[in-house]
Amino acid sequence: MDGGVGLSVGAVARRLGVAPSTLRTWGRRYGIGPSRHSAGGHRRYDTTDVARLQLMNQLILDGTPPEEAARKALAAAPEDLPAQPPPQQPEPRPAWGSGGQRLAVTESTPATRALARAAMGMDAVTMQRLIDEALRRDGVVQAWQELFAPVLIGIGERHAETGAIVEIEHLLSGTLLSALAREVATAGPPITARPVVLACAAEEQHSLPVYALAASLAAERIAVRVLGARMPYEALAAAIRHLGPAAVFVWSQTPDTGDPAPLAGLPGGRPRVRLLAGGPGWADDRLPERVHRVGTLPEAIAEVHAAYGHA
Ligand code: B12
Repeated sequence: MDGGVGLSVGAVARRLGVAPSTLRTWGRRYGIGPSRHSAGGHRRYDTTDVARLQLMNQLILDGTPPEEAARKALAAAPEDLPAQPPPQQPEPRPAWGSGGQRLAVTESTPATRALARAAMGMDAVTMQRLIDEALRRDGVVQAWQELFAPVLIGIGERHAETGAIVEIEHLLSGTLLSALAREVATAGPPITARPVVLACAAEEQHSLPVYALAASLAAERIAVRVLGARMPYEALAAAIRHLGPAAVFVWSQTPDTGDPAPLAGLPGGRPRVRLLAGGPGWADDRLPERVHRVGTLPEAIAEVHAAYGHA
């Protein structure tokens, strides 16, 4: 790694087991990040950068608040940093695409390659077919985790590096959103009386994970009310008072929408409503105590089950 080109944000994220967006947030918020850029201006992490991030991640996993973990990791002497594996050649990343545009997907499988290729070619018919087949074959949770999310994350990384492919991002997210919304609309009649309310934080436009969770719950015949993108907190409070939900899920994708203070002002409900926060945007160190933080789609589903008192 040293003396070479350094690791990309995606490669470091894989090594640490965190999202690339988390690494970017840490860089912006706590000043811990790559110390160099490639010739093309992309962020590159050297051995010491990775070791500091690894220490920070370990401290967070041990319960240290992120800000303090970053401070300690930045102040640590080189000999106190975790040892790194010997230098490697940059990891080869498979790429697919057409017309000179190529997309690398972190978790490469024949299915992600096929969807990435169709997305990069703006081939809406094939995209729709692959999305529908995955939903039928694997169900929402597996299709989201193993196919849709990796391709979306690959598109996000490509966009972050080049500023391009916004048109691809819009077409793919639009196609996915309609497929997931259809899953919600066509699920059988719900078996729960109290619904789950799902919404994006105020001004948050990234609504796909909200639909992924809604479709997963609807498939289990759990009643859902999807309030979608950019939900003002007063309106969310009104919905909670109106519906008396068993759980409320709020998604923040970016730090701009991740101020958790308004969550504390949401009605507690009677019987009590379980409040779930998902997405990399939330300032974790300031989440109100009553909020249950969920890091993955299966975790969010498990928290909803807990809200209904299921084991
Ligand atoms: C699709 C997309 C859009 C679409 C959204 C359409 C829609 N209806 O949702 C559109 C085009 C609207 C959009 C707009 C913008 N976007 Co955008 N977008 C994305 C993209 C490609 C996917 C978003 C998504 O669904 N993510 C969810 C999953 C797939 O990704 P993830 O959060 O990283 O997943 C991790 C965890 O959250 C968890 N997880 C995954 N799925 C689930 C599900 C549940 C229920 C749970 C609990 C957890 C979980 O597991 C993953 C690994 O840890 C991301 C790339 C990315 N990595 O997210 C960029 C991305 C989020 N966007 C980005 C940006 C900058 C923007 C814009 C500001 C662009 C602009 N200049 O206008 C606007 C923001 C508008 C706003 N204020 O909200 C940046 C954010 C950078 C940052 N951290 O601040 C990203 C990361 C791309 C990048 N350039 O790096 N975007």
